[in-house]
Amino acid sequence: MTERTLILLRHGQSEWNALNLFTGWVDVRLTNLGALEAERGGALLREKGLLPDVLHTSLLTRAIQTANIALDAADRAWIPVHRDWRLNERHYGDLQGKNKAETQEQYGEEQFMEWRRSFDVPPPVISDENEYSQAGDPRYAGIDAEMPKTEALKNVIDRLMPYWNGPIADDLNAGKTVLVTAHGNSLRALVKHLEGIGDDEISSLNIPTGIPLVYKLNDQLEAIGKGEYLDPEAAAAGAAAVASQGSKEEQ
Ligand code: DG2
Repeated sequence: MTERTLILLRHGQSEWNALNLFTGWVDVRLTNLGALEAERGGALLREKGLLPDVLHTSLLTRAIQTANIALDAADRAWIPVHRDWRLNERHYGDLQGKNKAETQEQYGEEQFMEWRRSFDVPPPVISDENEYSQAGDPRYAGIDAEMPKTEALKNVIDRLMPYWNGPIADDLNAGKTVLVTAHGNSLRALVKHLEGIGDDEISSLNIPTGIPLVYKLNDQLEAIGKGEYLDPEAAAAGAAAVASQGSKEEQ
């Protein structure tokens, strides 16, 4: 068996993570803290000798910035890059631009959690006229019928798996160490697949910003054990902070 290495990295803190706003496909940048997180993520890769041969990112600036900063810190800024909308964050529909704590207060915890963490119930659809809609954004020209206006985690899995089974699998099968920089929910979708997590259990899984999560895979690209965060303590604290983003005290 040839062991393959996959590294997952959620972008560092974004401007809208800092403001506690539902972001989805809205293209916001990293904060200074987010850039520092990305740099630390890259330094961890270098320290552990986990050097990516190829990068796959979403089309969103916060993931692209994170990859650039992390790879620079790991002395791997030169590796080939593939960017694809299938790695984008879950489209948060009409919730995009809304404050998470205010949304929980307005609609109640049950509805808030259903929209945020249920497996297959998407938030309300965003209209093309909404200021946070991506309709007409040139980076999505050509997606047409597949362009989402809202998504649940299930929809993210459906649109992400062809990319996992295609370009990412090709690089892994070629023996390359693959870095994927993406988002809280697109990475939850990948972790669900890799660790065989059930539709109900996945609701309690949260991905922290900026900490590399490493998988060893077998020839069938199945995970050998669970993924390991390179800084487990910081990862646990970061995941807990993500989990509590609906409560006012966390802001
Ligand atoms: C966050 C995830 O996405 O939010 O869209 O608000 O990873 O791009 O910052 P990211 C968003 P939650 O699902 O954790 O609320």
